[in-house]
Amino acid sequence: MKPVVLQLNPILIPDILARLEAQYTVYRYFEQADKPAFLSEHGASIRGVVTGGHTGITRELMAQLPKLEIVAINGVGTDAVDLAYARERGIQVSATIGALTEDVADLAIGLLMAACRGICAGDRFIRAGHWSKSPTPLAPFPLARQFSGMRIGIIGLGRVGRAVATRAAAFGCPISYTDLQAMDDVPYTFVPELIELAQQSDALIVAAAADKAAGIINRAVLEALGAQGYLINVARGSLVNEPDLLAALEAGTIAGAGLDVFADEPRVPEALFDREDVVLQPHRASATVQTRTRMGEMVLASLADGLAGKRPVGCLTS
Ligand code: 8YV
Repeated sequence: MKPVVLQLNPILIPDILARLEAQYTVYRYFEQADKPAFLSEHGASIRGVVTGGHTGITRELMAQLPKLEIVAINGVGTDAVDLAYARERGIQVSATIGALTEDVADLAIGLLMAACRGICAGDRFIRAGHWSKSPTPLAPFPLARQFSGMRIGIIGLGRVGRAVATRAAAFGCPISYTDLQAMDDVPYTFVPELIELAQQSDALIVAAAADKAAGIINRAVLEALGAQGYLINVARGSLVNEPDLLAALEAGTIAGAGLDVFADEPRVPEALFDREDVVLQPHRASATVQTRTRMGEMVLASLADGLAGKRPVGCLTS
């Protein structure tokens, strides 16, 4: 009999999905209309879970899966999994560490460029027919903020933060960062206090793990970033105090933002919808065919290892 796996998130690479379904009996939890009934019928048979970084798995759900051996996260965020509880139960939890670094860093730079150069606003300007109607071809559209040479402040110099730094440095941007401690293997400036980093930066790029840092980007940090400053978030929405961000945009306390993640996805504050100074993405920094294929391969390998009693690559619990 094939081992039973519970899938908590869609998998968008057909080949990965086909291989998952060939090797396991797969139940799609997100398609179950009556979840309690499903769990009482199948919960005791489930040995593996595949989930997304943002979705994770609640302690309550794990508690209803008594035979659970492995949670394979199709992502790198661990903030939505109770790792201590998983350890207590001897459940292995793995993540696709290293697989999505380049894509997330690419999107961070893309969002910053799009925000400060008004790329999406320019696109909308043409599509709305405004350019062809304006008597002087460029006069009605405001000048943009130069990207090259911007002082970049990175919050969290992990894999993604470092990949952002490499890219921004290639554009002549001086790089500073904050993290729990200074790192001696990078040429960037360590700034221990987030407020100081904000004061010294033209753009803050949030690339930190969200486990213990909810709401660190608040009103005071946004004020320190200032009226010429941009905020980019490719980590987790919970790191930013969203009402403070909305108020700062509204008041012109900062110049703009580029956001791939939100506090309550997929609900995005409607106050952002009409703002030309904000660029929005539906949490898709790792969503390329190449990266999702690599992530899917790692998930399949983790499941196979975990169910064979081996320690999966990218294991976070042992
Ligand atoms: C993914 C993420 O979009 O890695 C993470 O933690 O949030 C994202 O990169 C998500 O895990 C897709 O399943």
